[in-house]
Amino acid sequence: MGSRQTLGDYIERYSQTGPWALPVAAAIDAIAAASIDIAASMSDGVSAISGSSTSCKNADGDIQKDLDVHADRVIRRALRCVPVAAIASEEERLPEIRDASARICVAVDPLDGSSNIEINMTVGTIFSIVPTPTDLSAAFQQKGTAQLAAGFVVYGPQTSLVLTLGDGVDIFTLDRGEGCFKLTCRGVRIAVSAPEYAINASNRRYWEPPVRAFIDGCIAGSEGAANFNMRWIGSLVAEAYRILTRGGIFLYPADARDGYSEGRLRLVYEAHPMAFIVEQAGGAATTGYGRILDIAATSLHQRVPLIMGSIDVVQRVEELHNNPQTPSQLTSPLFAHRGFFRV
Ligand code: AFP
Repeated sequence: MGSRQTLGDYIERYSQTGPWALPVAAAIDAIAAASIDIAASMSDGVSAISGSSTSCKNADGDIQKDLDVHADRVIRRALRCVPVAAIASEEERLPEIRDASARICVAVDPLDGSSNIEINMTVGTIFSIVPTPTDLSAAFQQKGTAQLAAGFVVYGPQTSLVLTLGDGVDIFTLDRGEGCFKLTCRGVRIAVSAPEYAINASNRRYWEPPVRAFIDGCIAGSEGAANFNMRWIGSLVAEAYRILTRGGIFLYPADARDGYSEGRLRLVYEAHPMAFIVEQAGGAATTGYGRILDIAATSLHQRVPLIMGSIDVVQRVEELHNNPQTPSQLTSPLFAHRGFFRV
């Protein structure tokens, strides 16, 4: 990747642009360095921590993989040399308070998709950087629009870092030979519509009617002008990277299972950063009823329904949520021709 701009040069330039820019740049640099360490831990498939589980559970009751705990520790250690007021993580019940006078706070999902590790599938690290509020205890109760930066690292065939600083989305790919990330895609734009959806279809009987109507329409061929394709990887970062690359829609909606009334994904360190990135790339991110970035958390690990991707497709799903159709209307010829592709 020879002469490409490095992430280090990129954030060095950004760091001169304002009072928060310096600590934001330092945090991104630290997380990027941590991700190179995490990628190495994972690719060393024979190591003791590759796929094994601890006997512990995280704040949400998920069994912690050794790599979950390892990734969390590596990121916290990397952030030690960065002025951060507080760190929140999926792996710890409460935020870790550091330098209360620091300008930024960081929320991370150290290893998203970790149930995929033992099947050698893509996983990732997700992060969100917010300004430190006057009341530090409310650091992670801000709206998603407060974010200063957000990103995720995909540990796949390539290790790639997706980043927004609030002015578009850029992608960096790890140059293993040089041990640094290099800019490989500037100004990512999500296609306004694309016939590909991602949802865990095994939960159909638990979905609310609007979601069932949309997915059934995709399967029946009555949604949109093109035949839909389906993907489900079970790893949010991989689904997000695909949507950035070729459009489509991802849905983890609320459903009727115990504990899933607000879906599965967490607002602060999964949905907020993903929504920021998707919107900055020209897409949309909603609960079905409202914009993800307009929501402020009331508890650190709260869940939220997440529907994100190509703006025309997401708006179609919102239309179904906000203008519920009766079962007969859903199957009427009129409705069947109301696709969302611009023809
Ligand atoms: P894990 O981190 O427990 O593997 O969960 C991954 C995840 O939060 C998200 O990355 C996936 O999109 C989603 O869960 C998959 O959930 P299901 O296993 O219910 O399909």
